[in-house]
Amino acid sequence: MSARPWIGNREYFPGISRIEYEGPESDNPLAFKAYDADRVVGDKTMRDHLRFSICYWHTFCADGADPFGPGTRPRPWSESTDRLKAAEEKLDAAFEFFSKMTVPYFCFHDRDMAPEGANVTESEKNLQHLVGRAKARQKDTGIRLLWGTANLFSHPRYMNGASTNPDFDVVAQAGAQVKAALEATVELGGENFVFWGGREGYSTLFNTDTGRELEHMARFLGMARDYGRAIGFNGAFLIEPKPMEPMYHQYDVDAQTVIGFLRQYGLADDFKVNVEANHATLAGHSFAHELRMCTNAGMLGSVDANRGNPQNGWDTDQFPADLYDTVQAMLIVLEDGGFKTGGLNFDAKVRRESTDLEDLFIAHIGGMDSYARGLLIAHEMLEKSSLADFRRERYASFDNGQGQAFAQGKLSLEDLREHAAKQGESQKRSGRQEWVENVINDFIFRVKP
Ligand code: XLS
Ligand code: NI
Ligand code: NI
Repeated sequence: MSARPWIGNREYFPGISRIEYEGPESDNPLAFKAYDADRVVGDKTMRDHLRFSICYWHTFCADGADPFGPGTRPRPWSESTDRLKAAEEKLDAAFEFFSKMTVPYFCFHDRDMAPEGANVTESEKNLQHLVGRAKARQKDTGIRLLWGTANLFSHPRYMNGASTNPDFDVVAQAGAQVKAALEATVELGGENFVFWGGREGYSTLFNTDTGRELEHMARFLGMARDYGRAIGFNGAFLIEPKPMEPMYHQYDVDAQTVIGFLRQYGLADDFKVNVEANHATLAGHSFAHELRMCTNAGMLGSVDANRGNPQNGWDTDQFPADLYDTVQAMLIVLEDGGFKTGGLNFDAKVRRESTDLEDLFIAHIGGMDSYARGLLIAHEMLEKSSLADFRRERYASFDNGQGQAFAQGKLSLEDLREHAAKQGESQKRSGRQEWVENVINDFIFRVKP
């Protein structure tokens, strides 16, 4: 690792050095209060539990523009009019930021890192050029790639979908892009490859053959899997559910929809789910619900860690700051045995009104501290609270006797009738929700970083 926390000739975030852990009493906005990377919690360090990742797109490509007005944030790395040079500078700025934030991982879309060329070959060349430089930066800094992905939604050609486009020529363009993005991911040692089906959906059923589109999507994903495996990608393929936005309806509505789809098309051995907190709420679920549906199915791949805004329901991609959410998420992740190939990727952006470069640091520090606290509290709850016992107890009637026979598929509907007639009315047993909620708060109050 290089001694200097920045790369190349220019420092893009002067005056800010590596962010350090200073503990819960610190008032320094540029220090961690809870995230202490080397601290061991249970069987591993915080760093290894949380596997934080910073995304390229919100932090280095976006400038705060919205449909009503232009960007508000300076991006000193995007000043060159030479697109390749600007991409090189953006890469240097990104790796300086990753290093100063001390995260182990980053994530990117092909088009975040390298500009699209005039044709397929030129786009491939641009990407290869930047990937070569990224590889060198990874070597200098020790930062690894959590996942790569292809941006199959920004270019106007994808307005009617990528793999689900009604025009085969567009599907082929999407294939070319995924092929190159997979190669880039393998080259950079990526541990996952993500598909977020941003335009895989429809605006009206009247012009859409949904049956055909779903078949095409499955076919396309199978081809990506086969090619990835052939070139040595042995990480996980991930689908990131989202019910809408940009389309009126997207096929990958939520975790259960995606899991059903993957099983239907024989993709469940290679694909898992990338759960994004804000997409869960768009689908009318809680973040914890989506995580639990994945762990139930053995399909939790990774997490896009952000949060939505309860008032308007958009994909606002705010940084995660809600402790109740992070505690619940970490409970589910820990109960599942922790992340395997996945991690916590901040698919989150600072507000348009947050215009200082320093705000980028403060936002990530807050997200990391929120999850570090969530980890500590969840770990303590699993060790010391009786919540898990209580939940197990509620199902004790299935652990032996007739209940067990039912669970093992040994009873018929007639048997249920016999049991009911013999036993008579069942006894009421409280679900004790208020007690459960109090216990969670008790632990939130109790645990100090
Ligand atoms: C958009 C998605 C996107 C994916 C990667 O809503 O969250 O950023 O994570 O394509
Ligand atoms: Ni996302
Ligand atoms: Ni999103």
